[in-house]
Amino acid sequence: MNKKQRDAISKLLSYILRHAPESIGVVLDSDGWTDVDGLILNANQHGHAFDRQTLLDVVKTNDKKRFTLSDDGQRIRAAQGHSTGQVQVQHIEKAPPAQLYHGTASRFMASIEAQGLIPGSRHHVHLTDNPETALAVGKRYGQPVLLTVDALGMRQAGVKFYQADNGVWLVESVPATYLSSLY
Ligand code: HQG
Repeated sequence: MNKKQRDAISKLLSYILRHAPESIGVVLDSDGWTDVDGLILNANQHGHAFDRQTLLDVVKTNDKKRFTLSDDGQRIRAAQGHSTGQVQVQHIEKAPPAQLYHGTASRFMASIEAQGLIPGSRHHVHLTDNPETALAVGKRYGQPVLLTVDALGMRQAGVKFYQADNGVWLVESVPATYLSSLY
């Protein structure tokens, strides 16, 4: 299987496990997990032909570790990024580094300066400890802007931070006072 085929399955899995499990008749538990065999069966029945080995390959080689397998390998979930109401993942609360980053597009900046960062359709605002990653995320939406987040200040103000299975930092929102724009 080549990278293009793996990327297509990764996109499909993201769609199913984060946003629309009902699109192939799959049910997620409140922590986002579903049975691997059931997922494959339902995907196959909906015209997406792949087997268990292919799915394991996609999980293993995924650039952002988007999917997590349970320790026994029987269940799978998206590490973060959910919008489906079926799921409310109990992410691990953790103290973040003093500074985190968020990449966005210049066209969103007026609104972000007014409102701070809000989750949009997802359940959290996504932050990273890696400025390059943030910049790449911002580029998806247009002219990128790299924002730094005063995570230490937020923590000291009592805000809870969570870390997803794949290391992405999650927070409910970021008030504009904790943001500064690098360029
Ligand atoms: C912006 C990727 C206007 C926000 C990445 C972003 C991430 C506002 C967009 C994950 C705003 C939401 C998530 C406000 C925030 N006014 N715009 N007040 N507050 N925004 O895609 O963070 O490849 O839902 O800056 O690695 O871009 O999918 O969030 O531009 O972890 O695995 O609203 O997606 O991972 O967009 O990306 P998104 P995101 P994957």
